[in-house]
Amino acid sequence: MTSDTKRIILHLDMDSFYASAEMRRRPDLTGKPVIVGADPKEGKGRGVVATASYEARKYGVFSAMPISQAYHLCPEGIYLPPDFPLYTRVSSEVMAVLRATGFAFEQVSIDEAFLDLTATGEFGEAERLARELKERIRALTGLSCSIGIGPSKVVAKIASDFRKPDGLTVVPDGEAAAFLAPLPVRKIPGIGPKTGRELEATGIRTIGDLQSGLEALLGRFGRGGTALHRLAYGIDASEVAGRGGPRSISRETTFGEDTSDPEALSATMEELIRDVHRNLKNEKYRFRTVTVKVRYTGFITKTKAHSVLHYTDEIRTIRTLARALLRDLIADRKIRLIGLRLSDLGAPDERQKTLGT
Ligand code: DCP
Ligand code: MG
Repeated sequence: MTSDTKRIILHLDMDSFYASAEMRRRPDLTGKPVIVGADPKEGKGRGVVATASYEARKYGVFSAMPISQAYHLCPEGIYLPPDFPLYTRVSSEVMAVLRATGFAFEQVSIDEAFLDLTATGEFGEAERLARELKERIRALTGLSCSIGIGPSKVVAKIASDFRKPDGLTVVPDGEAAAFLAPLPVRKIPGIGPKTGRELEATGIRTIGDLQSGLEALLGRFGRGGTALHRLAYGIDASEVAGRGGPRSISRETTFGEDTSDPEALSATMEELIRDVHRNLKNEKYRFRTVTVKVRYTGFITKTKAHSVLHYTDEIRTIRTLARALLRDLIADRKIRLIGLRLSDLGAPDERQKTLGT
């Protein structure tokens, strides 16, 4: 693609995805505060919230919050354990709708993806397609999603988050800088709480502050400051390419009590191995890298990874590597959480390539 081609990029993100998938299965939950995540055990539970329905968010419950805190905020909530096979199935249905459009497609997580709609020629046409996609996804899965359309991936992504749930936000070329200016800096993907705080310390709160603050950015972030400055204007040359699939597949479990019991560790690792393997097979992917994460008592977290030479989808390989990595990470401290990730995912096989046709 030449640099002077005006691009039209769409980003789609499902609304309160896990909770919505649960509500589709159990319509009696519709309109209720549904929280998917660890068992709250009447406020004594450990682990975190995976997601909360929009009704539950009114209580201040959000993704990644400790489940015990969620329970204090919303004791009347309906707490459900995650059902990953269900979410993977629904995700595949949604992604198949996007793939079937024939436009360049890139899945970035279980519930979000980009499409390159440059070939539609104009934003109005892209918007019509977006409405159609929302309808098709709703008809097929019963779920709502939010869509952003913009001249780059960064603008499309921020736009999909702009009006949620069931939103559609179009930011035509030329309006990106003005659209972004009033938004807080942490809306830029990649600016986490830490960088956000750092920026705030220098008086940069909104993306507009970033736009006018190149010098401060260069002083603070060196060459990275230029990239951030360009993002603030919505300039992002990265393409919708990808393999059209997730970049990694991961699961983690927090223990009910910190443990160093080899049997408990081994049994939990086996569950994680089966979970990620099932997901890998569902997605029809192969992997090259296995990463094990261990969080010890006191929240110190370590990871260790190993890559194999050839792509594989064998559970045996996952098991051998995961167990060896876990052994290496076991120290004399107790363990709070273990996680397992497959990455360097290999190209989907031929069957998947033809799914969209
Ligand atoms: N998820 C998770 N832990 C997190 C964030 C997300 O387990 N810290 C899972 C649950 C979400 C799903 O990933 O349902 C998709 O993540 P999103 O960030 O898109 O969140 P939701 O789809 O739940 O809500 P939103 O409507 O804000 O997109
Ligand atoms: Mg989502």
